[in-house]
Amino acid sequence: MKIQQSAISDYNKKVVTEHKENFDFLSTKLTKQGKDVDSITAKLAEFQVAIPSWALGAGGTRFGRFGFYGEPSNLEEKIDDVGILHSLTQTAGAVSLHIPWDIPSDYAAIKEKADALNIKFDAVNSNTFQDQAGAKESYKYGSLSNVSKAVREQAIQHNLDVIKIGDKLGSKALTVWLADGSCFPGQNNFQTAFQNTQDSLIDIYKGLPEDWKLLVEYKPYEPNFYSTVIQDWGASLMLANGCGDKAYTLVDLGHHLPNSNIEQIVSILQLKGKLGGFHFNDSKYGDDDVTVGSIKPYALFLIFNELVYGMQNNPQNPDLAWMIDASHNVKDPLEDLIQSLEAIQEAYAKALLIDQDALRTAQLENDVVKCQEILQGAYRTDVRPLLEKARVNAGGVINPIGAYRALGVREQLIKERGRNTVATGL
Ligand SMILES: [Mn+2]
Repeated sequence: MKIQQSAISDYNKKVVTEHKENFDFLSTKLTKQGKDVDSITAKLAEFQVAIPSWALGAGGTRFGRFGFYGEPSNLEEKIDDVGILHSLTQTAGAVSLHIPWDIPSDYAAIKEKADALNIKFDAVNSNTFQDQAGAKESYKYGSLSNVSKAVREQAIQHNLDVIKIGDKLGSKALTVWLADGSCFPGQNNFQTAFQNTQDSLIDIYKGLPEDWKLLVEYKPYEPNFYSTVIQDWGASLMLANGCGDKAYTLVDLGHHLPNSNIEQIVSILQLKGKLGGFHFNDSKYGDDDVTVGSIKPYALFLIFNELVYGMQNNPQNPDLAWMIDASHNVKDPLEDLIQSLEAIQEAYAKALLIDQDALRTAQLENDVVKCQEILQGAYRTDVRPLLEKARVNAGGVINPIGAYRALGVREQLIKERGRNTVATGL
């Protein structure tokens, strides 16, 4: 299914009057405050977030999976779904593939399909957290950190194969997330596991094309519950530094212990030029992978404040690979992704409203109350009309969830694909 431009403009016609009233009101107010509304909407339109190929079907949990009707059952259909998201939101112009769940059978055809929908291939993700059918070695006791050289070599080779697949599609980064660690004290030697991981990552790093990045993701626990080899940003940064200039830390919002100051982590990594990628989701307890902004939207805003500061002040840090890393069981996956994209754009727009000069002055004067007023003044602004404007300018819809439902997208997908299709993934 492909959404026609005429369907988008027909839908927009129905809601444009209300949008215009809201936008004019906000635009007048912001202009009086000295904000450049056109430049903010242009920045919003530029901001593209990759959709992970595993989030287009219903997510699984450790206890079961409840399917969603009309799921994409192959990579072609997954790209179609990203195309639907992108034509509505104009924000989802990239897909991040997971290998081996989404190995293309025909590279030229997949590239052509993605090109036609304006979808780029962002970072590719390797998988050494599951045993693959026919694999000689098992990852039960770790992959890149395993005490067995044969297992490590198999895991290294898998990552090199993933780079080759990504290279054929135009990807420019490999994301490595390891499940490696231990469930019980004494199970492994921390130093040996870390050193093995470093050596394995260096072998993978040597296989990177010149213009590629290696993104090292961290996570404090789960699936291993006593220790993980790359538990936090410090471990990730050490490993990235041990590899070289093209290796970076990747921050995933859900991969922190409760109440971690993620905005501070993001800020310091950018100062050091070592923040390479960012995975969006939200959580209350751990790696809950729920919809971005559904639980802690203010925390997301504070993170975006640092990201915006970094993008404006840290030329030593490269452009980031942005991706949604969420997948849940109870919503239509496409509606869930639309909500996530909206929450990301909203936090970004609010961060763009922060008066950085005034904040700096207040900080220099140690005016703590003023600092908070500046941040919260931006946060309390209802920026949704700016998002609508950015989408309309780019050819998208004013209200993506409204349009998705009004156009009967899911009903159409069920008609085309049937009710019992299952997407690859967890
Ligand atoms: Mn992640």
